[in-house]
Amino acid sequence: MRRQVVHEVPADRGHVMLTSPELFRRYEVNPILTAADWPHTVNTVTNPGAARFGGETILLVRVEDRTGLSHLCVATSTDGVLGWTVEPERRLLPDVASEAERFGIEDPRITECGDEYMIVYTGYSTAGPLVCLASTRDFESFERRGVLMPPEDKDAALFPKMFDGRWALIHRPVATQPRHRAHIWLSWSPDLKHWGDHTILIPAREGAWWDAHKVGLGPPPLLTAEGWLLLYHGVHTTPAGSIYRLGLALLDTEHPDRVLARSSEWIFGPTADYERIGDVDQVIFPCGWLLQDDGDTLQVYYGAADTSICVAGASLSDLLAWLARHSS
Ligand code: BMA
Repeated sequence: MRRQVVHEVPADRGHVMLTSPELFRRYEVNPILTAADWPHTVNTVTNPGAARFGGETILLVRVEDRTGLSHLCVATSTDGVLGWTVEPERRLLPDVASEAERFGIEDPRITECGDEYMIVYTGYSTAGPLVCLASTRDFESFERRGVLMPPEDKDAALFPKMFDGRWALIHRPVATQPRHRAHIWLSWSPDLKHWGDHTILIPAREGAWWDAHKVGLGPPPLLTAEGWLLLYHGVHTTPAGSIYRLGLALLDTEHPDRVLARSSEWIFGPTADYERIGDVDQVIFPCGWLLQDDGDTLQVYYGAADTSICVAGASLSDLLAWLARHSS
Protein backbone atom coordinates (compact mmCIF):
# COMPACT_ATOMS: atom_id res chain seq x y z
CA MET A 1 0.00 0.00 0.00
CA ARG A 2 1.36 3.47 -0.94
CA ARG A 3 1.85 5.98 1.80
CA GLN A 4 2.00 9.79 1.63
CA VAL A 5 4.60 11.29 3.94
CA VAL A 6 3.58 14.56 5.55
CA HIS A 7 6.22 16.77 7.15
CA GLU A 8 5.53 19.43 9.73
CA VAL A 9 7.18 22.40 8.02
CA PRO A 10 7.45 25.71 9.86
CA ALA A 11 4.99 27.89 7.91
CA ASP A 12 7.25 30.92 7.93
CA ARG A 13 10.32 29.12 6.62
CA GLY A 14 9.27 26.45 4.13
CA HIS A 15 12.13 24.04 3.49
CA VAL A 16 14.91 26.57 3.12
CA MET A 17 18.36 25.26 3.73
CA LEU A 18 20.28 25.90 6.89
CA THR A 19 22.76 28.69 6.52
CA SER A 20 26.26 27.58 7.35
CA PRO A 21 29.74 28.01 5.96
CA GLU A 22 29.64 24.40 4.75
CA LEU A 23 29.68 23.58 1.05
CA PHE A 24 26.84 21.13 1.65
CA ARG A 25 23.81 22.59 3.39
CA ARG A 26 21.30 20.36 5.16
CA TYR A 27 17.61 20.92 4.59
CA GLU A 28 15.69 21.79 7.72
CA VAL A 29 13.16 19.02 7.09
CA ASN A 30 15.83 16.33 7.47
CA PRO A 31 15.47 13.46 7.82
CA ILE A 32 13.17 13.40 4.81
CA LEU A 33 12.31 9.70 5.17
CA THR A 34 12.41 7.39 8.17
CA ALA A 35 11.22 3.88 9.03
CA ALA A 36 8.08 5.42 10.53
CA ASP A 37 7.07 6.60 7.04
CA TRP A 38 6.83 3.02 5.75
CA PRO A 39 3.40 1.41 5.51
CA HIS A 40 4.73 -1.77 7.11
CA THR A 41 7.14 -2.36 9.97
CA VAL A 42 10.79 -2.02 9.00
CA ASN A 43 14.00 -1.43 10.92
CA THR A 44 15.62 1.36 8.89
CA VAL A 45 15.47 3.15 5.54
CA THR A 46 18.78 4.49 4.32
CA ASN A 47 21.44 4.91 1.57
CA PRO A 48 19.13 5.62 -1.41
CA GLY A 49 20.08 5.80 -5.07
CA ALA A 50 18.47 8.71 -6.94
CA ALA A 51 17.16 9.40 -10.44
CA ARG A 52 14.90 11.76 -12.37
CA PHE A 53 12.03 9.85 -13.94
CA GLY A 54 8.73 11.07 -15.39
CA GLY A 55 9.30 14.60 -14.11
CA GLU A 56 9.77 13.39 -10.56
CA THR A 57 12.61 12.54 -8.24
CA ILE A 58 12.83 8.83 -7.58
CA LEU A 59 14.71 7.42 -4.65
CA LEU A 60 15.52 3.74 -4.63
CA VAL A 61 15.69 3.25 -0.90
CA ARG A 62 17.53 0.53 0.94
CA VAL A 63 14.93 -0.81 3.35
CA GLU A 64 16.27 -3.01 6.10
CA ASP A 65 13.48 -5.24 7.31
CA ARG A 66 13.37 -6.55 10.84
CA THR A 67 14.78 -9.83 9.53
CA GLY A 68 18.03 -7.90 9.04
CA LEU A 69 17.89 -8.35 5.25
CA SER A 70 17.54 -5.34 2.95
CA HIS A 71 15.63 -4.79 -0.28
CA LEU A 72 15.20 -1.73 -2.55
CA CYS A 73 11.97 0.27 -2.63
CA VAL A 74 10.81 3.32 -4.62
CA ALA A 75 9.82 6.64 -3.06
CA THR A 76 8.84 9.61 -5.28
CA SER A 77 8.56 13.37 -4.86
CA THR A 78 7.93 16.31 -7.18
CA ASP A 79 10.56 18.63 -5.70
CA GLY A 80 12.88 15.98 -4.26
CA VAL A 81 12.63 17.39 -0.75
CA LEU A 82 9.02 17.22 0.44
CA GLY A 83 5.82 15.37 -0.44
CA TRP A 84 7.26 11.86 -0.69
CA THR A 85 5.14 8.90 -1.69
CA VAL A 86 6.44 5.53 -0.57
CA GLU A 87 5.57 2.86 -3.15
CA PRO A 88 6.28 -0.61 -1.75
CA GLU A 89 4.85 -2.35 -4.81
CA ARG A 90 7.68 -0.80 -6.89
CA ARG A 91 10.59 -2.67 -5.43
CA LEU A 92 13.51 -4.95 -6.14
CA LEU A 93 13.62 -7.88 -3.75
CA PRO A 94 16.75 -9.95 -3.18
CA ASP A 95 16.90 -13.29 -4.92
CA VAL A 96 17.50 -15.15 -1.68
CA ALA A 97 17.62 -18.47 -3.55
CA SER A 98 20.89 -17.31 -5.13
CA GLU A 99 24.27 -17.34 -3.40
CA ALA A 100 24.83 -13.75 -4.52
CA GLU A 101 21.83 -12.19 -2.77
CA ARG A 102 21.17 -14.68 0.03
CA PHE A 103 21.38 -12.04 2.74
CA GLY A 104 19.78 -9.12 0.92
CA ILE A 105 20.64 -6.26 -1.43
CA GLU A 106 21.92 -2.83 -0.44
CA ASP A 107 23.15 0.63 -1.43
CA PRO A 108 22.06 1.18 -5.07
CA ARG A 109 23.77 3.66 -7.41
CA ILE A 110 21.65 4.60 -10.42
CA THR A 111 23.15 5.73 -13.73
CA GLU A 112 20.90 6.93 -16.55
CA CYS A 113 22.11 5.42 -19.86
CA GLY A 114 19.86 6.43 -22.77
CA ASP A 115 16.34 5.22 -21.94
CA GLU A 116 17.60 2.72 -19.37
CA TYR A 117 18.62 3.12 -15.77
CA MET A 118 21.54 0.95 -14.70
CA ILE A 119 21.37 0.08 -11.02
CA VAL A 120 24.60 -1.15 -9.48
CA TYR A 121 24.04 -2.45 -5.97
CA THR A 122 25.64 -4.55 -3.28
CA GLY A 123 24.56 -8.17 -3.03
CA TYR A 124 25.11 -9.59 0.42
CA SER A 125 26.29 -13.03 -0.67
CA THR A 126 27.15 -16.14 1.29
CA ALA A 127 30.80 -15.13 0.75
CA GLY A 128 30.43 -11.44 1.65
CA PRO A 129 29.46 -8.29 -0.25
CA LEU A 130 29.73 -8.29 -4.03
CA VAL A 131 28.72 -6.00 -6.93
CA CYS A 132 25.50 -6.71 -8.86
CA LEU A 133 23.79 -5.00 -11.80
CA ALA A 134 20.10 -4.63 -12.62
CA SER A 135 18.41 -2.37 -15.17
CA THR A 136 14.99 -0.80 -15.48
CA ARG A 137 13.09 1.54 -17.78
CA ASP A 138 10.21 2.32 -15.45
CA PHE A 139 11.16 1.43 -11.85
CA GLU A 140 8.27 -1.06 -11.95
CA SER A 141 10.07 -4.08 -13.38
CA PHE A 142 13.77 -4.78 -13.03
CA GLU A 143 16.03 -7.01 -15.09
CA ARG A 144 18.90 -8.68 -13.25
CA ARG A 145 22.11 -8.47 -15.29
CA GLY A 146 24.33 -10.53 -13.03
CA VAL A 147 27.28 -10.24 -10.68
CA LEU A 148 29.94 -7.79 -11.90
CA MET A 149 32.58 -8.25 -9.20
CA PRO A 150 33.13 -11.08 -6.70
CA PRO A 151 33.50 -10.52 -2.94
CA GLU A 152 34.63 -8.56 -1.15
CA ASP A 153 33.58 -5.60 -3.25
CA LYS A 154 31.00 -2.80 -3.01
CA ASP A 155 30.46 0.98 -3.49
CA ALA A 156 30.23 0.61 -7.28
CA ALA A 157 28.70 2.66 -10.09
CA LEU A 158 28.82 2.87 -13.87
CA PHE A 159 29.67 5.95 -15.91
CA PRO A 160 26.71 7.07 -18.08
CA LYS A 161 28.70 6.71 -21.33
CA MET A 162 31.12 4.28 -22.92
CA PHE A 163 34.74 5.20 -23.59
CA ASP A 164 36.05 3.88 -26.92
CA GLY A 165 33.43 1.11 -26.88
CA ARG A 166 33.98 0.13 -23.25
CA TRP A 167 31.99 0.57 -20.07
CA ALA A 168 33.83 1.85 -17.02
CA LEU A 169 32.96 0.77 -13.48
CA ILE A 170 34.15 2.34 -10.26
CA HIS A 171 34.17 -0.10 -7.35
CA ARG A 172 35.82 -0.80 -4.02
CA PRO A 173 37.37 -4.23 -3.45
CA VAL A 174 38.98 -4.92 -0.08
CA ALA A 175 42.63 -5.97 -0.25
CA THR A 176 44.19 -8.13 2.42
CA GLN A 177 47.56 -6.41 2.03
CA PRO A 178 48.64 -4.14 3.50
CA ARG A 179 46.45 -4.12 6.58
CA HIS A 180 43.13 -4.53 4.77
CA ARG A 181 43.28 -1.15 3.07
CA ALA A 182 40.37 -0.59 0.72
CA HIS A 183 40.99 1.58 -2.35
CA ILE A 184 38.67 2.81 -5.09
CA TRP A 185 39.32 0.91 -8.35
CA LEU A 186 38.38 1.38 -11.99
CA SER A 187 37.59 -1.57 -14.31
CA TRP A 188 36.57 -1.84 -17.97
CA SER A 189 34.20 -4.02 -19.99
CA PRO A 190 32.99 -4.23 -23.60
CA ASP A 191 29.70 -5.91 -22.63
CA LEU A 192 29.01 -5.37 -18.90
CA LYS A 193 29.95 -9.04 -18.35
CA HIS A 194 33.67 -9.40 -18.89
CA TRP A 195 35.81 -7.01 -16.85
CA GLY A 196 39.52 -6.20 -17.04
CA ASP A 197 42.26 -3.55 -17.07
CA HIS A 198 41.68 -3.12 -13.33
CA THR A 199 43.52 -0.18 -11.80
CA ILE A 200 43.55 1.67 -8.50
CA LEU A 201 41.92 5.03 -9.03
CA ILE A 202 41.89 6.60 -5.58
CA PRO A 203 43.99 4.88 -2.95
CA ALA A 204 43.07 5.12 0.71
CA ARG A 205 45.60 7.34 2.44
CA GLU A 206 47.52 6.34 5.53
CA GLY A 207 48.07 7.27 9.13
CA ALA A 208 46.04 10.14 10.55
CA TRP A 209 44.36 11.21 7.29
CA TRP A 210 40.55 11.52 7.30
CA ASP A 211 40.42 9.00 4.44
CA ALA A 212 43.07 6.58 5.66
CA HIS A 213 42.68 2.83 5.14
CA LYS A 214 39.20 2.85 3.58
CA VAL A 215 37.56 4.93 0.87
CA GLY A 216 34.52 4.25 -1.32
CA LEU A 217 32.53 5.95 -4.07
CA GLY A 218 29.34 7.77 -3.12
CA PRO A 219 26.95 8.63 -5.99
CA PRO A 220 27.80 7.84 -9.65
CA PRO A 221 30.34 10.13 -11.34
CA LEU A 222 28.90 13.46 -12.52
CA LEU A 223 30.09 15.00 -15.79
CA THR A 224 31.05 18.68 -15.40
CA ALA A 225 32.80 21.17 -17.66
CA GLU A 226 36.05 20.31 -15.86
CA GLY A 227 35.80 16.54 -15.77
CA TRP A 228 33.99 13.78 -13.86
CA LEU A 229 33.25 14.88 -10.34
CA LEU A 230 33.34 12.18 -7.66
CA LEU A 231 31.96 12.40 -4.15
CA TYR A 232 33.58 9.70 -2.04
CA HIS A 233 33.58 8.64 1.57
CA GLY A 234 36.62 8.25 3.75
CA VAL A 235 36.49 6.23 6.94
CA HIS A 236 38.36 7.61 9.90
CA THR A 237 38.89 5.01 12.60
CA THR A 238 38.95 6.24 16.19
CA PRO A 239 38.96 4.42 19.55
CA ALA A 240 35.22 5.23 19.69
CA GLY A 241 34.46 3.76 16.25
CA SER A 242 34.48 4.88 12.61
CA ILE A 243 33.48 8.27 11.20
CA TYR A 244 32.21 8.34 7.59
CA ARG A 245 32.93 11.71 5.95
CA LEU A 246 32.94 12.95 2.35
CA GLY A 247 35.52 14.38 0.00
CA LEU A 248 35.77 15.20 -3.72
CA ALA A 249 37.86 14.07 -6.67
CA LEU A 250 37.93 15.02 -10.34
CA LEU A 251 38.69 12.67 -13.26
CA ASP A 252 39.65 13.50 -16.82
CA THR A 253 36.63 13.73 -19.13
CA GLU A 254 37.94 11.38 -21.86
CA HIS A 255 40.33 9.32 -19.74
CA PRO A 256 38.63 8.71 -16.39
CA ASP A 257 41.62 6.71 -15.18
CA ARG A 258 43.43 10.05 -14.81
CA VAL A 259 42.81 11.74 -11.47
CA LEU A 260 43.03 15.51 -11.92
CA ALA A 261 42.32 16.51 -8.33
CA ARG A 262 41.56 15.01 -4.94
CA SER A 263 40.47 16.93 -1.92
CA SER A 264 42.92 17.22 0.92
CA GLU A 265 40.17 17.92 3.47
CA TRP A 266 36.80 16.33 4.00
CA ILE A 267 33.90 18.61 3.17
CA PHE A 268 30.84 17.05 4.78
CA GLY A 269 30.74 15.01 7.97
CA PRO A 270 28.25 13.88 10.59
CA THR A 271 27.36 16.77 12.91
CA ALA A 272 23.55 16.72 13.11
CA ASP A 273 22.02 14.41 15.74
CA TYR A 274 20.44 12.22 13.06
CA GLU A 275 23.89 11.66 11.52
CA ARG A 276 25.68 11.10 14.79
CA ILE A 277 23.27 8.68 16.43
CA GLY A 278 21.58 5.66 14.89
CA ASP A 279 22.11 1.98 14.13
CA VAL A 280 25.66 2.91 13.13
CA ASP A 281 26.77 6.21 14.68
CA GLN A 282 28.69 8.89 12.80
CA VAL A 283 27.78 8.01 9.24
CA ILE A 284 26.96 10.12 6.19
CA PHE A 285 26.56 7.76 3.22
CA PRO A 286 25.33 9.25 -0.09
CA CYS A 287 24.42 6.97 -3.01
CA GLY A 288 22.66 9.54 -5.24
CA TRP A 289 22.90 13.15 -6.33
CA LEU A 290 20.83 15.07 -8.85
CA LEU A 291 21.76 18.24 -10.72
CA GLN A 292 18.76 20.56 -10.79
CA ASP A 293 17.46 22.40 -13.86
CA ASP A 294 19.50 25.53 -13.05
CA GLY A 295 22.61 23.48 -13.93
CA ASP A 296 24.31 24.36 -10.66
CA THR A 297 22.27 23.18 -7.67
CA LEU A 298 23.05 19.65 -6.60
CA GLN A 299 20.78 17.72 -4.29
CA VAL A 300 22.66 14.99 -2.50
CA TYR A 301 20.73 12.10 -0.95
CA TYR A 302 22.40 10.27 1.88
CA GLY A 303 21.82 7.74 4.58
CA ALA A 304 22.29 9.18 8.06
CA ALA A 305 23.71 6.87 10.74
CA ASP A 306 22.45 3.87 8.72
CA THR A 307 18.98 4.78 9.98
CA SER A 308 17.24 7.50 7.95
CA ILE A 309 17.41 9.43 4.67
CA CYS A 310 18.49 13.05 4.37
CA VAL A 311 19.13 15.60 1.64
CA ALA A 312 21.68 18.38 1.40
CA GLY A 313 22.17 21.02 -1.27
CA ALA A 314 25.38 22.31 -2.82
CA SER A 315 26.47 24.54 -5.68
CA LEU A 316 28.39 22.62 -8.34
CA SER A 317 30.49 25.65 -9.24
CA ASP A 318 31.34 26.16 -5.55
CA LEU A 319 32.41 22.52 -5.24
CA LEU A 320 34.68 22.75 -8.30
CA ALA A 321 36.18 26.04 -7.19
CA TRP A 322 36.82 24.65 -3.71
CA LEU A 323 38.41 21.49 -5.11
CA ALA A 324 40.76 23.54 -7.26
CA ARG A 325 42.01 25.27 -4.08
CA HIS A 326 42.13 22.17 -1.86
CA SER A 327 43.63 19.43 -3.99
CA SER A 328 46.44 17.43 -2.51
C1 BMA B 1 29.48 0.52 4.48
C2 BMA B 1 28.19 -0.02 3.86
C3 BMA B 1 27.04 0.96 4.05
C4 BMA B 1 26.98 1.53 5.45
C5 BMA B 1 28.36 1.97 5.92
C6 BMA B 1 28.36 2.47 7.36
O1 BMA B 1 30.46 -0.47 4.44
O2 BMA B 1 27.87 -1.23 4.46
O3 BMA B 1 25.83 0.30 3.78
O4 BMA B 1 26.12 2.64 5.44
O5 BMA B 1 29.26 0.89 5.81
O6 BMA B 1 27.92 1.49 8.25
